[in-house]
Amino acid sequence: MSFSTHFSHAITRRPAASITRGLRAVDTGTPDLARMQADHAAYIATLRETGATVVELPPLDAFPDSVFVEDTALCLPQGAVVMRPGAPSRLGEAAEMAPHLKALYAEVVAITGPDSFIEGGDILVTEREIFVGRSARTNAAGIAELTRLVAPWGHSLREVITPAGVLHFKTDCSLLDAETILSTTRLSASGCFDGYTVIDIPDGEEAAANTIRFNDLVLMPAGFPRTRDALTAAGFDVREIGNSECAKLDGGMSCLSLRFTPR
Ligand code: CIR
Repeated sequence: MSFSTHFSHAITRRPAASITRGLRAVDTGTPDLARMQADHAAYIATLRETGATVVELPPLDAFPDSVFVEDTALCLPQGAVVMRPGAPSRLGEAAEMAPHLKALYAEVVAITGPDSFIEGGDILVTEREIFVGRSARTNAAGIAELTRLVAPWGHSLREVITPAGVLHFKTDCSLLDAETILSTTRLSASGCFDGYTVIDIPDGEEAAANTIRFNDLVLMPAGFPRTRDALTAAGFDVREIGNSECAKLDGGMSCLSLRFTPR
């Protein structure tokens, strides 16, 4: 079973009322909490449909972006690494996540360097390597520290560049199976996925690039029919989840969970 696509567990956190103050690159309107809660519930139900155990953490009003749990940790089969988010308002979210990881993992380590910044959204784990995109949130010191932490677990990192103006590396790509990556053409044009099978996002549907392969399903944001049809034609079992409110905060399918199988 592929450790990069098949998982026994996920951790999620319910959106807080403070989500209306969440970070965003461009203001396209205030997120509607009730609608986000309904979409979040559908997301969790879909993860559970695969048989996984889904931990639902309570809202954290002090951290408006805390629904986006992916940025707080990197979960690997051998252990978890607590991140150091590069957004100052999100730094404290990592410490809030650590005890929940310690409850499930024997080994939990952390990025601690005062100059090290790294967010989970910039990390794409495939069966053979770990891509880390340098971005406005993830810097060289953070990547160097992560490289040292995961080396004893047998993992090597490959540093890549998150396209300018894109929040996270995974805003623009997703792993679909051990050999297949869904990517925007602005990202795949860099050649970073040479050696993989790449499914290109149709022009104009770039916001559909952030999906997740979770056990036998692919969860994607609703409203991108050409991407949905391309994934279905490629043989994936696709579920569309409403993402209109998270999208106002530059968030998507991967941001909403940590996915892992603890040893
Ligand atoms: C932020 O700017 O940090 C949040 N509004 C969105 C985080 C999305 N997370 C992700 O892509 N992993």
